[in-house]
Amino acid sequence: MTQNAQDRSIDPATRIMLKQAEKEGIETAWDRYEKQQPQCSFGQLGICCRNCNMGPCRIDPFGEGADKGVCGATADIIVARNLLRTIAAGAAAHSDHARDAVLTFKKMSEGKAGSYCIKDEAKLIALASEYGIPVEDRSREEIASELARALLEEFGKQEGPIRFTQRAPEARLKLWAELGIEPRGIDREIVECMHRTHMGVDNDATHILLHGLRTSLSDGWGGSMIATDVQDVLFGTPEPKKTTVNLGVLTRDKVNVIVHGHEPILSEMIVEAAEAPELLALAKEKGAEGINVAGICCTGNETLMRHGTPIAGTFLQQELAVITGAVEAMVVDVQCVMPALGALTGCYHTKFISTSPKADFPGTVRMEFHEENACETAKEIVRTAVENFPNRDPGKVRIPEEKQECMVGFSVEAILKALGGTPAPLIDAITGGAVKGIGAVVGCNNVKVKHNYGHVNLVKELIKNNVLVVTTGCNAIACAEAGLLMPEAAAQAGDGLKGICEALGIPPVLHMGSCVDISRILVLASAVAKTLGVDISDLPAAGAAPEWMSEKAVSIGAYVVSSGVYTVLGTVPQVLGSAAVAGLLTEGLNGVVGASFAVEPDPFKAADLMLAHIEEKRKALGLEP
Ligand code: BF8
Ligand code: SF4
Repeated sequence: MTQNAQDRSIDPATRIMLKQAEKEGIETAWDRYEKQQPQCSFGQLGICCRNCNMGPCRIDPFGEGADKGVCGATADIIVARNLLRTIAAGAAAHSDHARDAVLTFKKMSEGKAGSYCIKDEAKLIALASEYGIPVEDRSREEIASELARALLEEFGKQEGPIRFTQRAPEARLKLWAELGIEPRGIDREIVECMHRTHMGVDNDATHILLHGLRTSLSDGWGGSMIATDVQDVLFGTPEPKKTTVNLGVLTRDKVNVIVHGHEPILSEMIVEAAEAPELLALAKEKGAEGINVAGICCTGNETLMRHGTPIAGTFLQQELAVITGAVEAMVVDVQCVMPALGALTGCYHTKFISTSPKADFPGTVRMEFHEENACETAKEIVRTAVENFPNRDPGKVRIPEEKQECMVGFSVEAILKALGGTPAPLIDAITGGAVKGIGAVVGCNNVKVKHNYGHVNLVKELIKNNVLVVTTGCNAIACAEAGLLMPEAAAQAGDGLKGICEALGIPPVLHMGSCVDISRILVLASAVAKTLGVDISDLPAAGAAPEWMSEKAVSIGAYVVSSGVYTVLGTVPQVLGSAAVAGLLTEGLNGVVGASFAVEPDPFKAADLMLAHIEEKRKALGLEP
């Protein structure tokens, strides 16, 4: 049965645009999802293998047909191997993003990266000190150059753990060492995933999964953390600011440029280029009032956090933005960009501009982006958008009015500043019981869940029960769209949390950034645990990804759990074909890393699970319920 807009999203702007799509006969991800029904059960259970050409093999889940692949691989082996490859892909995506940020940083230090510069000197010095790099009597560029080399070495390091793992509490470090899962070089762990999953290598599900944890840690405490910190040095560490979100940020009278993807290296320059006087003059000449840059997905989160650039939507709103008929250019780099945008932009005047040397899509205009001439390329991209403005068909323009104000920019530094310089007031609030604990809610949209339903309802339940929520990625955008990122949203929180938010002037849901910025959450959790003198797994804290879809989310889930945080998934991972693997993930890991996964599609029940976990941890710490 075909779903209507009401069934597909809780967000009014999204519903309006879904109706518009239907009216215009335009297909979206939701329609394609329906055409995929029924989805392959072998795939859903994770019991098909294509790892060699004796296959593809599949295991009969009912125990009647084949119980092994041609090579003898059982369901347990196949599910574990598939999961390991998924983690490898997710860790690779975050870490390759980090690599590019470090390479830009390195070129900048050598004076070869055009107009990129150091925006946060204090963070540069702090990072250099962490790496034992001398800073006295040296230029910023000299320090940056040595730091860039040290960071690059983290990718290929053959032995010993990567540096940022030292940020974890001692007990956690000791546990990782005992388990043999301290992450070595990021590239090394990912390559080893591919090696182990080749036909005839690692064929013990537990052994395979332990390497999955190790690889994910090289993402969380490596690739993602490096990306966050280097980007802060280059583009500035986010501070609280207000801006607006949702499709209503697109404007009728201005040139609309959407930046979509993940890497701020490009979007930072586009934001700057959109303010160039010659381009603003050109926009006027073409009949526009100005140039409006808006984000989608995490590149949007990056510019939102640092510049307050508005966001037009979450992952599932990318097609809808084009359907407004008001987007002059959809500029993309890497990750979470639907190839469907090619055919879709072809139905409108929108230019679909791909910029990464690594990523192209059908129907794009290629405008490859390199640091040396970043500023010029950004201007060329914006010029292309401006020149496209007269091609906009006013008859096709349908921009929903809905947009929502939000407060964003809560880096760890900003949170500590809001708390008066130390985590002590937050810890007092937690130990005193005004705040019951911390909920980290993150991740994507997924057509399998009504758009934003899981995100918004879970977060509302948590704050209602005095759990302070930290958020990143598409969850953060969903919360912003629902008004939960405003200090006024404290009215929806329980009395204790409400009091704290009002005293500090902060929202009950803190936007900490893009998905690589989940590393900020790790650093915050670590700081709280260290102050309390406990491990992360002892904290009254829980994580959730209510609508996750991407391989990156699997790597994130794995490193968050490996770091000691119980995590509830809202969509079912493709592992149920192996009771052993599913059992390990949901139970067994408790005895290994002191945390595990749960799967609960109902956001209200997911909140109950998180609240019960937080209660349990409070009790163990001897805190009032
Ligand atoms: O890295 S939350 S849909 S945009 S993968 Fe993608 Fe998922 Fe959104 Fe950010 Ni993260
Ligand atoms: Fe089949 Fe084994 Fe080859 Fe996988 S590795 S395709 S299970 S024979």
